[in-house]
Amino acid sequence: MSLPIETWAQQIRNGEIRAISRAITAIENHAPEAEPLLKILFPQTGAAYLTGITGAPGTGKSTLVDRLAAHYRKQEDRVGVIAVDPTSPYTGGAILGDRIRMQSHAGDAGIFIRSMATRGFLGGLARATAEVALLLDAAGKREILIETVGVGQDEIEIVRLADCVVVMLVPGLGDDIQNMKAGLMEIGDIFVLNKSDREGADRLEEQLHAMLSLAMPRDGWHPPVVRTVASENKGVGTLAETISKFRAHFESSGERVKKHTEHWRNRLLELIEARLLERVLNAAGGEAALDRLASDVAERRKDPFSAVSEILAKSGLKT
Ligand SMILES: Nc1nc2c(ncn2[C@@H]2O[C@H](COP(=O)(O)OP(=O)(O)OP(=O)(O)O)[C@@H](O)[C@H]2O)c(=O)[nH]1
Ligand SMILES: [Mg+2]
Repeated sequence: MSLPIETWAQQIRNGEIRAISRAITAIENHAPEAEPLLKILFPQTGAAYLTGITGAPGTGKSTLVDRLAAHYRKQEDRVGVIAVDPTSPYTGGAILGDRIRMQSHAGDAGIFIRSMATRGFLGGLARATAEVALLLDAAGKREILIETVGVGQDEIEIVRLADCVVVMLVPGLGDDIQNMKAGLMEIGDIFVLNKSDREGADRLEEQLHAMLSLAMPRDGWHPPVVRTVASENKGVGTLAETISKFRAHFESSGERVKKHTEHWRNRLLELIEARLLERVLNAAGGEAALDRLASDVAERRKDPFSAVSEILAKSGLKT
């Protein structure tokens, strides 16, 4: 049943949905075939543009992503959507929540939607999301939209993968901008004021402008505010234009290459860490040996430094 990896990779390049889904599952599970697959596909990546959409729960992220995806599809761009859903305790829940809302695209092979839950991931959610984005890139998706709730450090890390970060706000949500996560305000390249059909939109926009006027522009870019009513498809075209302006700015300032280099620097460190750890632990007798040593240290039979030296010595590394 197992397909030669080159055939699988070719199916992914052709954009075959089942092959892509299987690969995502392999990435999520940290399965041994994920790495060789991404290795083969890597030369075909680098052309996609990643847009991260983040904001408090219920701000209308999925609705907006859905509309934006439809907008890009009209221009014949192939679209990938990764919805990271932290509220679901397990994968099944995540698939339900967002799949149902985004079903308007069911049957359009040019758009691929996948939900991922945040719990139970091996090796970190940010890693998995980054790898899924790479995969969709190799599968020919030119616009990749990543939806994530802007709550914790994890989500901020995920959204930082994106070339452009869109932060969504809505009026009447405990309203004061001061309540916004400071981290979220800092990472926004574009601010979307959604549900602008609601009361309080003007006040929120004023507050937002006041706050943004205090911030230093990054490489000459002043984060603009775009008003939308996602549920009525209003402002979506303007948002797409603003994203594309940001893209042009970001590329000409050389900032994009810088950001990608920084991203890969971190990824390389993670990969080195993971491989070294695996090698060292295996040589030292695996988790069982680690447990034994941990209990030795806890019960003061050994100091932690000698324990580490012992482990490293077994893998041939001197300390
Ligand atoms: N009035 C109004 N309602 C909207 C607008 N955009 C979205 N909604 C509604 O807001 C609710 C939440 O929208 P979602 O798109 O699911 O929000 P979300 O941010 O993806 O939510 P989570 O993923 O659960 O954090 C839905 O009932 C939408 O129909 C808008 O512009 N105006
Ligand atoms: Mg959502």
